[in-house]
Amino acid sequence: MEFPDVAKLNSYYGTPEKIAFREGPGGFPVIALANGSGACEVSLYGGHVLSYRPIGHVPVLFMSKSSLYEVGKPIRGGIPVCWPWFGAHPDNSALPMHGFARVSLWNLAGTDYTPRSTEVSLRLDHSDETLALWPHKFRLTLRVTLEQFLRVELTTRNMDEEAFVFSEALHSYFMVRQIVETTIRGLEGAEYADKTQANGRGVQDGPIVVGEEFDKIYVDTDAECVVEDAALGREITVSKEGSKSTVVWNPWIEKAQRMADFGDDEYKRMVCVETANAFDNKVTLEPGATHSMAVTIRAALKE
Ligand code: TA6
Repeated sequence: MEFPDVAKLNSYYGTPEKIAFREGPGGFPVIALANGSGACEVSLYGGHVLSYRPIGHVPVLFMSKSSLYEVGKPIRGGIPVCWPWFGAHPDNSALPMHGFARVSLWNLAGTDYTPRSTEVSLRLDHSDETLALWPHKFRLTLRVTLEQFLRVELTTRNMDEEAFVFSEALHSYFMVRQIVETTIRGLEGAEYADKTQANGRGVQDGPIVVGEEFDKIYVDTDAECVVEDAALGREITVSKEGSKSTVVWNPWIEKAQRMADFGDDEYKRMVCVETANAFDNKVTLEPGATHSMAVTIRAALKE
């Protein structure tokens, strides 16, 4: 995998105090966005939002201190792009978990800024490599907008002659001070498939407080979620567009110990609230059509 020259990217697109390119861990080219509201960074490898920090806040997104930065491996934290399938490939478990977008090198499609907003767009097109994994022609665009919130939009265009079906997630990892003092609201009454119970179905009874391995895909919901981090005194609001599924995940103790790219005690400081279209909510896209899914993340300190 050959990375573009960050010095050249800076000469073409760099804008003082707004847009800069650097070589990140693993040599991955990273785009740093900044403005009066905060800062975020996006890796061209994976089309992966690595960090988001509003002014006056500790980081909003969790990144494992044990994350790998190796071609072919996913980055553990931030907002992985799961596409064109969520979870294991339905027919061939040898294919990459959560699809190939998060282990592909994306191209820079453009940058933009206004006094209030700084934005970057990345693009992933079908190639011989992707067609070998998934026999459909596509264009995937990721648009990351930094304002007084962080908005991440994933747009799929069907560039083929036949319709195709895909599933997807913006697999957001949120940093919390203490998971057992964190409450996730918004999914009360939503139906879910529980991956810890062989995808057994249930209905969410009340707000979520994680106290064991937690891995539920909530379906047919467009609900806004709030991660209430009582220990830190912060609320993270996760609102979405074009998404009918929300996934909530914490590996807890045993799974954390089994994950080589995740610290044994890091489960205490994170929770995933993922903006998705998965399970019952897969998307069928006709030739030439597009489908967009977006998440908007806002952090607010509680008085
Ligand atoms: O979104 C939850 C989940 O599907 C969990 O089952 C767990 O596998 C997690 O994603 C992380 O998957 P990864 O392939 O990144 O280790």
